[in-house]
Amino acid sequence: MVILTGAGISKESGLDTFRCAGGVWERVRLEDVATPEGFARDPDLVHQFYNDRRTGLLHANVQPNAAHEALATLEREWPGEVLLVTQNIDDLHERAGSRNLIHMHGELLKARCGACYAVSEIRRDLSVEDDCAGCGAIAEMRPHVVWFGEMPLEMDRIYRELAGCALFLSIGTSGNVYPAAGFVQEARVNGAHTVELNLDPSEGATLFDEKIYGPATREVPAFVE
Ligand code: BV8
Repeated sequence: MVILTGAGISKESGLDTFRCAGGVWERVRLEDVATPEGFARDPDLVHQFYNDRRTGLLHANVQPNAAHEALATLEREWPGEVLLVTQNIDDLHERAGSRNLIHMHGELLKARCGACYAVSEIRRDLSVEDDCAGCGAIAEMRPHVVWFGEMPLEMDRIYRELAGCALFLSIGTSGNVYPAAGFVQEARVNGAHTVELNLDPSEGATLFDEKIYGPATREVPAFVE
């Protein structure tokens, strides 16, 4: 099984989605805060954007929800059979117990040095004044997050797993962002049964064999059972 998740699975944990009403991209332009050009133009603005989201994620009220927990249960019940690929940069899947997990768009609680590429844990604000604990480079630290125009992480492994999967499950994503939005097509051509679990139909809804609509905390545990 390959399972793809997006911002919708974390919505009921209190984290914003991007394109729903009131979503992130209504408040800031993705060109300004989620592209390398935006970071080069105004690194303070980008650090502020991610520092605010990191502070939000680390808030005591933000906890994994029943959907995250159901996917961790599924992995325990099918050892070695489940790969979870998330577009999300939060750590709610790990905190729910998922282990075989790929963060294809990076992680909010990690930082990367632009000079030596070393990745480190970060649970505080990042700024242009930070220097790399590894190589000492000054003002090279950035969030370890994949911006638009950058290559998502572990794509070879994801395509290999899509080529051999029997079931592809897409949860809480609007199907706007590539290459993630193309995974259902990859799975289909390789003969997988494809299921969409979302609040409402995604851009790629017609490509799924099965569609189940409703909040993730209700529909994901029901599907796993
Ligand atoms: C790449 C990390 C190539 C940052 C993100 C034209 C011009 C320029 C580029 C492009 C172009 N056309 C295509 C592209 C490529 C571009 C792209 O797809 N652009 C889109 C906007 C058209 N993609 C890229 O640039 C990617 N890289 O292509 O590289 C390359 C090749 C060779 C060498 C180098 C490079 C990189 C994309 C990654 C960008 N980073 N995230 C951050 O988080 O700040 S993507 C961003 O959107 C989010 O992070 C999120 O991960 C992603 C997808 O969003 P969703 O998760 O789907 O969230 P959304 O709000 O959209 O939807 C939420 C859904 O949940 C809704 O459907 C809703 O119904 C549902 N929902 C809500 N509540 C609930 C619920 N479901 C269940 N229960 C609920 N309660």
